[in-house]
Amino acid sequence: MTKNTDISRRTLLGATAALGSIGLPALAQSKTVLRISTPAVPDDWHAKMWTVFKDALEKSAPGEFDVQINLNASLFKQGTEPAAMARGNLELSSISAFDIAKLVPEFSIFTAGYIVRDPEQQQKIFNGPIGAELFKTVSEKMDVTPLATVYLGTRQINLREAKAVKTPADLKGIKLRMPGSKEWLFLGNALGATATPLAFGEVYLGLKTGTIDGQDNPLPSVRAAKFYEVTKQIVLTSHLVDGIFIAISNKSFNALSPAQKQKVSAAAQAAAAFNNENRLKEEAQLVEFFKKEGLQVSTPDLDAFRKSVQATYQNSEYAKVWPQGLLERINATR
Ligand code: KDO
Repeated sequence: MTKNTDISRRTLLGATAALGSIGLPALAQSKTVLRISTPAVPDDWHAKMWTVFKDALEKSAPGEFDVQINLNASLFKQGTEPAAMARGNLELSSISAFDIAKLVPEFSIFTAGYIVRDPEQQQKIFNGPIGAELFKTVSEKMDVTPLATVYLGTRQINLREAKAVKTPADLKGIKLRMPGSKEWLFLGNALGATATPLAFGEVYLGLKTGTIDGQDNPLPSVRAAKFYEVTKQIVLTSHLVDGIFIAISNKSFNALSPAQKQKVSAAAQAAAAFNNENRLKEEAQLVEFFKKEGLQVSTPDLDAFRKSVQATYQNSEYAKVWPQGLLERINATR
């Protein structure tokens, strides 16, 4: 027997003894698996925030959870996460107001353009009584519990070819990519464009090849997904102060102990805070970055956009199900 083999053998024996003494198989079994699925790209703050979530949980509940982060919609397709969570096939995701509005129609108020004023107001709305009431309904109707509100950014229009855009009329005929649901398409059409559904992961190629003329997303997402490489203009319509919600399947959440629930909620809050801080900071610097990259950055007639988009929503089926007084309560939140 060579010396090396001897060492390996001793190491193996030692390791086996150690495993036996701490009962690793039992420990491994008792870990609660938390699978996360998101369409976010790795370089985006709302992808990186999941590592903050994982680290926070490892610190507050060492060895209790096995957090598995799946980016780029590699586990579930964009928009299918809420149904997967309700079925218990997925533990966590970040879901949009548009996902929620499908099952909680009153939530469509947050899919409407020019309702929420700024990120600060957004946090106050969802961390205050309006959020508490609506999240209760979300949990009852969707079987998922929102844990934290993530500022995704303020959505802007990003065009493949530069164009003078002052009012919604100037977007006529523009094939504007939107995520694939009728609530998203309604927003794209309300902006004056011809909304075209496409998953986030296909947008870069769509812009490159010209199957779409533009897309709308917050500036940090335009940077992280590199859409600026295949577009020539950003029109600062600021049409939606967008939020996503870290949500957990009720099946998974209800299986946790009260202490674990508290730790998972706190980890989600820490993740959102990390995203929000970094995203806001980056968003404020990106106009300069895009200009340096050679893009035109223009500001349209915001009053014209606001009036037109707000009127389109007010006259739509969506506004009919907004609870009486909710818009006023949102406006009064400061
Ligand atoms: C998008 O597809 O445009 C969107 O911004 C919609 C959001 O709700 C969210 O799904 C986001 O993509 C992804 O997380 C990728 O950034």
